[in-house]
Amino acid sequence: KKIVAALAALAISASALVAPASAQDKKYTIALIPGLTTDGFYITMRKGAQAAADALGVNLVFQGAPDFNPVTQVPVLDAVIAKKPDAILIAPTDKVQLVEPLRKASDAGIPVITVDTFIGSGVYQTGAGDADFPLSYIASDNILGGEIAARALATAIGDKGKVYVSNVKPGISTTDQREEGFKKEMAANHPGITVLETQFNDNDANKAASQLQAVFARNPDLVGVFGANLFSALGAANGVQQAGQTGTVKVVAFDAPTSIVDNINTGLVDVAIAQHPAEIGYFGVVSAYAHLTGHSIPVAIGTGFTIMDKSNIADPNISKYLYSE
Ligand code: T6T
Repeated sequence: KKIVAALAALAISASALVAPASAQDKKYTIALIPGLTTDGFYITMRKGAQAAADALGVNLVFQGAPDFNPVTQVPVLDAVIAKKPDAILIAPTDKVQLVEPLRKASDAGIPVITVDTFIGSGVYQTGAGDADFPLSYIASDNILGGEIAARALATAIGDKGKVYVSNVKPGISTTDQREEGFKKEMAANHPGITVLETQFNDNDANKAASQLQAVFARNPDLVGVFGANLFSALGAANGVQQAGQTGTVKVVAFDAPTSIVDNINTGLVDVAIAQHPAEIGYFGVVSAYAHLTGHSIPVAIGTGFTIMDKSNIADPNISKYLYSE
């Protein structure tokens, strides 16, 4: 009898040690909606997200639009919401236009975390404003990134002359902040530099290239350009090359597609500021999982940069931050 009782007690205590079957067996589905699907930045983010999903036994769904545009992103978001994932990670393509579409997810009980870009002010869970409902914002510090770009360009041009920002379009939190940081740093610390009017290219590298040539035609004393994201930077660099101004008009690039290596080595691009998109994706999935399993999560997570130039681009500890394709 005693043995039976002892065995029964053991069985009870052993079963108390393991989590209830339902919680343990639950396989969560987390959706990642990028700004656009055909961009090395988001392709790399997806890899980081997948690594975390594999480690945690989560099902990751990657669904996005082929261009960076709320008009094409919102239908993708609606389709994802209809499938009722356990959480949504999204890079909203507009600070304002994604607020109501994302509120639908939140109202349906689907936790929302924004990655790379934000909605509203980007400060969440404060009870202020109408766009503070996402649980967390995981991204680079884009104002700082703009300041770094300004300092790099200032150094490249000997702290004087005319430059401009090649940017995507107003309303995107990341690229707005990069331009803001760039202009703030130039105004505060580089009085010899004139920042010309920003050129918006709609994330079209060809447009960015023709804009470079048009700005150069109007300002033959142009000495530099800051490409505020991957397509703006590649386009501006192509424009410089087509204008025969390699090395004369300096280029500082945000983002680091693999093609940037050649551009750095030939002197077409002076500095590239690589973000860490895999880190953003990894911590996106980890944060969503932590929330789903009852843990509190930080309302913001800042990820890093790696500054690439001719002196370090061959170093594997640097080149590992180049984006995948
Ligand atoms: O620069 C990244 C991203 O951070 C930005 O929000 C949109 O453009 C990229 O995806 C690069 O193309």
